[in-house]
Amino acid sequence: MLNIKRYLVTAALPYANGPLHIGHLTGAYIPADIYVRYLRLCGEDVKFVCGSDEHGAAITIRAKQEGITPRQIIDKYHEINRRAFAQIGISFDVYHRTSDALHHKTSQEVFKQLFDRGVFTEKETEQYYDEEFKQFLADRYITGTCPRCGNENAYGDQCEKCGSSLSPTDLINPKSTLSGQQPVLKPTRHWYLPMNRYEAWVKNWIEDAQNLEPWKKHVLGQCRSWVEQGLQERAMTRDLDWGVPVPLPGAEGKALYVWLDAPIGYISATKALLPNNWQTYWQDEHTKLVHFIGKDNIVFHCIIFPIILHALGNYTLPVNIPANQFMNLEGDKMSTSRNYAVWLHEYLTHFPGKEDVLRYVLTVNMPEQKDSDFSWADFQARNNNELVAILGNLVNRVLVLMHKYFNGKLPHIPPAARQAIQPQAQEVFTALQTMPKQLHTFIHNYEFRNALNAVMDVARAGNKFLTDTEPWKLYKQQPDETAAILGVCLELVAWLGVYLEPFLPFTAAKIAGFINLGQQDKAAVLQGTYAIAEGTTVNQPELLFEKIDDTAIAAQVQRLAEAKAAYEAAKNPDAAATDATPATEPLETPAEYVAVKELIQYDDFAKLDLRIATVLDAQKVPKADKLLQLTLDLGFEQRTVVSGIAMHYQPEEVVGRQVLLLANLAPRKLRGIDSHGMILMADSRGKLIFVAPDAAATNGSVVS
Ligand code: B3M
Ligand code: ZN
Repeated sequence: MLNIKRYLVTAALPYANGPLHIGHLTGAYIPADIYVRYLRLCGEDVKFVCGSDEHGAAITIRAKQEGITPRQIIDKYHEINRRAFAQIGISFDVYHRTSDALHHKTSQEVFKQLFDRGVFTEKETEQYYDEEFKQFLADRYITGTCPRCGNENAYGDQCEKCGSSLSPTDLINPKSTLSGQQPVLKPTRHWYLPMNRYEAWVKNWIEDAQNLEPWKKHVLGQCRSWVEQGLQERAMTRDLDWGVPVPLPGAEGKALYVWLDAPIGYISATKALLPNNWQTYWQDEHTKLVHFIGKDNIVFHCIIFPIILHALGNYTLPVNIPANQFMNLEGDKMSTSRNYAVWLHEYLTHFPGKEDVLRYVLTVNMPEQKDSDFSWADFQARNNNELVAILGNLVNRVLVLMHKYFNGKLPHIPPAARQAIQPQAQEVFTALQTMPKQLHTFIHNYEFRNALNAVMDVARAGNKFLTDTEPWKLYKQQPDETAAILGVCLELVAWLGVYLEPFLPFTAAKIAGFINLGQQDKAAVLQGTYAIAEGTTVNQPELLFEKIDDTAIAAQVQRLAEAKAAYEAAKNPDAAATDATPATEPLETPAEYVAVKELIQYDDFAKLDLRIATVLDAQKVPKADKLLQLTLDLGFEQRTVVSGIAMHYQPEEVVGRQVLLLANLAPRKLRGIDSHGMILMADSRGKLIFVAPDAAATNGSVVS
């Protein structure tokens, strides 16, 4: 692979079973986006593909938890994630989904091709079966005690406590997550990928790949250790009714294993993007394929998928798989099941307009070689001390001085004035000359932290130059030198407007706009030939970044503490109430009051998901006296709720109010309208009155 003509870049397909958090972003999506944006900047032919992973137990289990169908789950989270990615500026060329017919067809074709080539072995084995639910129990449908560490909640495919990879029959005291019962063993037939047969090939391929481009140490280390342990055959099908049906006669009720179909999703996404030209990106030796993933996906991308591509025969293999390690949060592991994370959609509502601040912090702390940590204090410090104080301050000072002294238009600079400032300007020019080469090397080594720092060093050089030359002291006596200094600064700002684009695309666009940098100017910057022209006008600056104060940070820290406490309380409901006298009978209620219902346990209450929402729109429901159709803003989404309050409130009295919403009530159709939840009202002797927060609360706030 000496002659690269094009790039195909993939980022792991996130499961559409929940929202994205910053660990996902810094793990795969931000690095992939920086890489792709940089390649585009250099004029390379590059396609960036991704999409939702919509199959597997991750989806069906979540659907069961929420009491809705898998289809509803994937539709909901596909949309939430697609939108959140777009808002944070992840510039996919296509964001596809594995429930799409094109993907089903593509992955069935791949399966069929492998089958026809005799790649699979077919075997009948005994697998666990839930007699009550009449279902085989794949992977996460089965829990039990880990034989290695004794964790009682290990899954059928993995123990999350000790990290061991397991099969369901390894578990001690296996239990079905569907019925809670002990499952029975029953024979079933499946198709296996005999990875052992490909062991020698994989081993050579991995070692040879290092000559093209060395892989990260931890990636290579994991791969070698897998191969050394000896590769086992692995079932490529499951007994499941959710997934891509196995395209063989007599295989009813069987679906492709999600880790077979998901990576094929990269191919289907490319087909969706380039229906007539996708082969060029998958079947041409001059394409450089790079997979960006988190470290938990290494074996699938470095061993299993390459074996499949190799077995297909005419496919391009990845050149690199620059997996990242994990990011912790305030020193603790991020966890979706414990709700301990910074959720992207929440960040976007709490910090509107600060997309680049998050991109910046997730880049400078990226877990490239080892696990890293995100803390809100660091987030604040990076924003205030780096983005505001270094980058924002530089751009702002230059533009303000341009307006103050020259009405925003760069005057003629006599050669003598240029000469006079040359010694001090030299450092700036050197920084501008060396940065692009460094940047290129860092990006192609997947060292994105260093890459961003190299660009920030240009801003640092600019600040130093201003501090050294002090044009504000010079202007009265030496207006020509002042103009020459600002000219140098404007050139530097132009470079920032171009080279920051892969990292901080929103900021780069603003900077380019401030100084009216056109396409030709950008091209000149990239060629290293840009020189600011006399007469160039610059616009009034707006602040690129603003300080983030302690209150905003404290609120986020508090949210995390609450999430932890809520998880602990739900896990151990009795602990919180140990000194309360356990009451068994509800108290007597006087006759004019509605009797208090029978006692429930905290667990029952914890099932209710109560949220604050704002009414965006209210309409009378035709031919229904009592009903209003409301559109609610929950911060992370908008939804429709039909509420029986039309006799008590007019639509216009309701719009703009904050209300309390039971957000996880199963949807109901009322007069043909799907209602997603219920607004809680006080029934005050027959008059319905809203229950609202005491002060404006963020939409989507949890009430508990
Ligand atoms: N959805 C697993 C994950 O989200 C999986 C990645 C698929 S990449 C082809 O970790
Ligand atoms: Zn274990």
